[in-house]
Amino acid sequence: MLIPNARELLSERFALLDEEFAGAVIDGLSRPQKSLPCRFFYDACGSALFEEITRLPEYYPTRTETAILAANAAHMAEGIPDGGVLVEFGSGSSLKTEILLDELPHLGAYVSIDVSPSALADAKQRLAARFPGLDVRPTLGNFVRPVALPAEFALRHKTGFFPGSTIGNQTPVEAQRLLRNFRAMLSPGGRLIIGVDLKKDVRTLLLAYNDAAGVTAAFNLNLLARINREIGPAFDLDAFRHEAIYNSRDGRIEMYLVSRKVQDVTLLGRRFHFADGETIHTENSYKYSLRQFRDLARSADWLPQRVWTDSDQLFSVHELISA
Ligand code: SAH
Ligand code: AVI
Repeated sequence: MLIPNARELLSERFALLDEEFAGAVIDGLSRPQKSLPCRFFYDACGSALFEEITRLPEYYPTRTETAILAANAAHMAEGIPDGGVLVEFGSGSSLKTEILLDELPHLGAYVSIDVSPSALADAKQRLAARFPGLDVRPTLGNFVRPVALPAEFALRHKTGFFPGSTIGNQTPVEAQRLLRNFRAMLSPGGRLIIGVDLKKDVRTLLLAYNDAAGVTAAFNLNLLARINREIGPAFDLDAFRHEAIYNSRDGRIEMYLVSRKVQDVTLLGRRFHFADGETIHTENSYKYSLRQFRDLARSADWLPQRVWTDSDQLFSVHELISA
């Protein structure tokens, strides 16, 4: 919930800033367990750091999902009719999308939805060169809410694509709501191809979120750097460190920024106190069993169809159709 006077705190100097970001930061830092929404990781710097994460040896999800897509793209593309629309949620670099697009020479249009303007622009430029005839519609938006699609697509067959296990960054309740929102956006009918990271040994998980080169740490700390850049210079980045733990009860990686000392941080005229070791919760990354995810999909009125995995059962890609 936004604190009551968060808007008033935005002085004229900040009037042109993204008020949603400032409001969410003030709100999150005002809670007993300080937190920041993970969608704010992705400014231009954060999107570039995420791409670096995807190339790390420890970060198995991207290369594993890419291999699953490459091996099964023709089957995944089967349900997409000529002239149909492919709608990607959290499209980022759209690199995985190219694997599907190679199988879809007669696709009507590709709508890429993301909160990161730089990711949308870079992807559009690359796709225009690689698929010259393709109608690409970059759409800046937050996919937890209904995002308006071009009116001419209202009655066209729409297939959603949601790779990366970005669904894992939502709590199960939020994930259910998100899947319902996607179902509404893809109606009438509708089909969804969705990547979901699987439960596995804790060591593999911890390494993936605590890489030796420190890229995930930089990605996490960029949230504070973004606050300094866009809202006002408040955080000493050296006074916080990255932490990622596995919460086995909830089946999720949790990322935190940990205060290295007792400190006060002043932002938009408000003072936030940090005890030594106090944390800001920045991300959850849920890991599902195949059964758990299929149950979640059913609870959101999707019918699970085929599922593709790698031989080590690290990652899964599910086909869902609208119930
Ligand atoms: N699909 C890509 C990128 C995954 S990273 C892949 O599989 O590699 C997650 C992406 O989702 C980022 O590009 C981020 O900017 C975007 N994102 C995160 N939260 C979002 C939200 N609430 N609405 C729209 N996009 C979001
Ligand atoms: C985008 N999302 C699924 C990534 C994940 O694995 O949860 C984001 C990420 N956070 C740290 N490393 C990667």
